[in-house]
Amino acid sequence: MPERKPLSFHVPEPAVRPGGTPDFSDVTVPRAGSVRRPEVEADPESIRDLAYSIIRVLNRESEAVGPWAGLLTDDELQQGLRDMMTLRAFDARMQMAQRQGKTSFYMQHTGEEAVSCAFQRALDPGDMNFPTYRQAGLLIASGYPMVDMMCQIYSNERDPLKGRQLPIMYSSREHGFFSISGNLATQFIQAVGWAMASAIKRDTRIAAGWIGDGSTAESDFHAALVFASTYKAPVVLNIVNNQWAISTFQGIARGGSGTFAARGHGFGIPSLRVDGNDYLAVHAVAKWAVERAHRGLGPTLVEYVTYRVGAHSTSDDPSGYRPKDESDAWPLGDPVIRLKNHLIQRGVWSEARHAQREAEIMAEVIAAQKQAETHGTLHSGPKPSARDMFEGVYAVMPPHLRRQRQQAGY
Ligand SMILES: Cc1ncc(C[n+]2csc(CCOP(=O)(O)OP(=O)(O)O)c2C)c(N)n1
Ligand SMILES: [Mg+2]
Repeated sequence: MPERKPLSFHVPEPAVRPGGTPDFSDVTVPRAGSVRRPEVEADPESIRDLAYSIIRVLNRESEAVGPWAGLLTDDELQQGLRDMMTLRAFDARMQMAQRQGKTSFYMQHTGEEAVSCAFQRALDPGDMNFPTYRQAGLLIASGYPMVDMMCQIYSNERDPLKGRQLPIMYSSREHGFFSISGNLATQFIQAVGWAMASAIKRDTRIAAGWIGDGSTAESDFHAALVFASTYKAPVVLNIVNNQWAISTFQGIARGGSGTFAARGHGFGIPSLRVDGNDYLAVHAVAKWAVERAHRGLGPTLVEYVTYRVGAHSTSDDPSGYRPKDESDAWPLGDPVIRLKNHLIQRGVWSEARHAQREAEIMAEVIAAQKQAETHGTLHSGPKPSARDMFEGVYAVMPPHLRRQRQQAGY
């Protein structure tokens, strides 16, 4: 028997721990405009490099440059800014409401607003998202009423889901927002299945699946890629790499893969990486992927490189696992400020108009909140009737539920 050394295995370590100096030296940021824009028909083999770069449009001078620029009008850019600012104001009020005991739980989007807000504007009406809890921007950008979101957060009598879901697990078929699945990564297999069903029915609607960096470690992620690639499903598969999965840094789920986007290569899926804090880049890449799906060219995997500025949720305290000032060191900046500066650079916006818009949006959010609170909050006011729990699950109510409903007096 040859002499063998005892075996060991490798546990990836984050670059820095609390108390240390933030370090993003492993995030290589290419110059804005430097990454090419292939035709949507491109052979996946010929664009493998796009999974290792970062597509960016806004440069340091806040100009939109390169082959991915030029898709949006000034009005559309202003609307995009409004969507992101609305999401940020909404987050601020709901975070505070949780601290005031008006809801049990909330999850913020701070720093990631561009991803969901810009993506939604790339879809056609009728296309269906399978989101996680960190894409409320899809709903904001598609015009879902904030009051309805708040009533669900408050679990009050107007909760559209009547207490059947967590406060922030919204659902709206009309707004292309599939009921959020609490079991992460299932969104990917659901989106692929829905997209295949759409193709089987000879429909024209595509699906978009959503997953976080950490959740790509789930087997559902890999199973979804098998089905998507084999059957060339009309689906856009979105990985939001916000660097953290609660307290676990992205290096654990990424493992030996250079990037999350590169995971698509083994499946022959075109895979792109984009600056998730650049509204124009997110929108342009989303348009490219959505176009491929609508044209029957198959799936696209997109990794949005971004940073989760806030805590994972109201139940989390990030000071236990990362330096307090880590978000200040994030090299891709803040999506709201970057789009604001771009509009100023274009001469169609100003600091004064921005401050005024911020105040208007906050007033709208507070007005929606007041209206939602007239229907109750977690610990006060009217609740959904217990009768509702028997409804809306089965097309035809089974006998045992009918009996239980009678026993409950309804
Ligand atoms: C299948 C499954 N496992 C574990 C959880 C518990 N959980 C909720 S959020 C979360 C972290 C997810 O991180 P990531 O996928 O990076 O998404 P992010 O919160 O950063 O957007 C975990 C482990 C879950 N909801 N579903
Ligand atoms: Mg994450």
